[in-house]
Amino acid sequence: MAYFTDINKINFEGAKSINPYAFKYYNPEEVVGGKTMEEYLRFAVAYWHTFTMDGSDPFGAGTMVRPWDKYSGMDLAKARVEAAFELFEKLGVPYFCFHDVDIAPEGNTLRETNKNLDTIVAMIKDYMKDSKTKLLWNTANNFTHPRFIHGAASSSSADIFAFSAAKVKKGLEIGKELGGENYVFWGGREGYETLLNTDMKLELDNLGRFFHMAVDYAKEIGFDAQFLIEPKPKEPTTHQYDFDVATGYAFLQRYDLQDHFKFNIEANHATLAGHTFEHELHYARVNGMLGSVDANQGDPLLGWDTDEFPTDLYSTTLAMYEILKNGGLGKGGLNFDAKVRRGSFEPEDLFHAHIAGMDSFAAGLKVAQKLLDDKVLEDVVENRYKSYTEGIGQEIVNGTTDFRKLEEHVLDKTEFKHQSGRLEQIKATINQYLLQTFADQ
Ligand code: XLS
Ligand code: CA
Ligand code: CA
Repeated sequence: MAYFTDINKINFEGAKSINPYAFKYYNPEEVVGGKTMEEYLRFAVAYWHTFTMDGSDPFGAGTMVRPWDKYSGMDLAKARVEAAFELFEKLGVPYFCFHDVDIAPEGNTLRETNKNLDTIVAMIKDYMKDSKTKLLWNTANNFTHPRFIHGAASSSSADIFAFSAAKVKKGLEIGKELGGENYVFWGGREGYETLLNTDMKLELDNLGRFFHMAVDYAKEIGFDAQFLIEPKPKEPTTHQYDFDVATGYAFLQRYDLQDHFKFNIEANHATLAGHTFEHELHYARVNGMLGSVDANQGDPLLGWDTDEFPTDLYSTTLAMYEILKNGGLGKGGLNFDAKVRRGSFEPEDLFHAHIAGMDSFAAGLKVAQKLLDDKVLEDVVENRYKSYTEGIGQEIVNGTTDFRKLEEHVLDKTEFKHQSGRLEQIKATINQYLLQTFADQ
């Protein structure tokens, strides 16, 4: 059955097109920096925001009108699969992502839930045979159900630790079955509210144990997906254990997990942590830990996780700059962990939103590649640190100096040369690249 009957395949028509159902900048076949846009961007649709969420917020009921709403239970789950593959096909997205609970309803026991999952996974597998859309990642929702009231792998209840492990075990099996390229761990309720009742050391140790068991099980069943930790500083808990990339990286090293994980970096989580999106990407990149991206944006006027579709070209450009410097995302991709606004309740808004996001990242990719080709920022940085390429600076970098020699170097020095950071000029140049890249198209 078809659900988006008024919408045809979305094609690339170029920047002058006034067709709202066409890509203006995303041309999957266009080669940028040696790869096609499709290969670089590796877009994914997030099943939860697009097919299961109803637009409700803490103050009001759902607003979304969805053609599959008339169904319930397993029929609803099946209708969503049909709608999903229709949307994937029409948008031409190469990937999708889901949580276990997004694709199938939970039963009274885990055994029942797993049975529901088996039915839907078999159906998805069937659809994937005739589709070019692949699984970027799946994950376990270990945060929505009341059983996760005190956390999942960091719960104060050992039974809930076990339940969480069993859900991830099933998730790994599903990932293998569907050829998932990554597996994500977002620690929704892995954190705490107050130290007054919390054994932080035990909770962290348990998280470490949990991840090791996941690594072992994936190995045992021959599932070779890249494991990804998704940092987030707050929401729902006050103190999330995976606050940001730096905190997550320290955790991975402390528990000797750094060789088995990379990071899935979400723009809105970066800004909630008081960082820019590009800061998080950069921190992961320079440590060899950039795995995948949840491509969205927050509202700078609101202090919570609004998961908006990305439309800020400045941000997509600087993000793509990091991704290009990383040599691409490898097995990762750009997953639109983003939801249409509550007021954008019509089914066609799902298309407008994805077109906007895909075009914004495609434009960002092109501008970022130009910045790289012309070595705009690379020259700035190289020039700024050139004191480390000669004399005492070179000795510092080579490790051939010490505190005594450094003291000797400055003890009688009266003049220190500085150069301007030139920030305003750099930003003006970026604006020029943003405006000029598409000037003749
Ligand atoms: C929530 C997270 C979540 C993860 C997957 O804020 O972004 O959706 O991406 O569990
Ligand atoms: Ca996310
Ligand atoms: Ca989010």
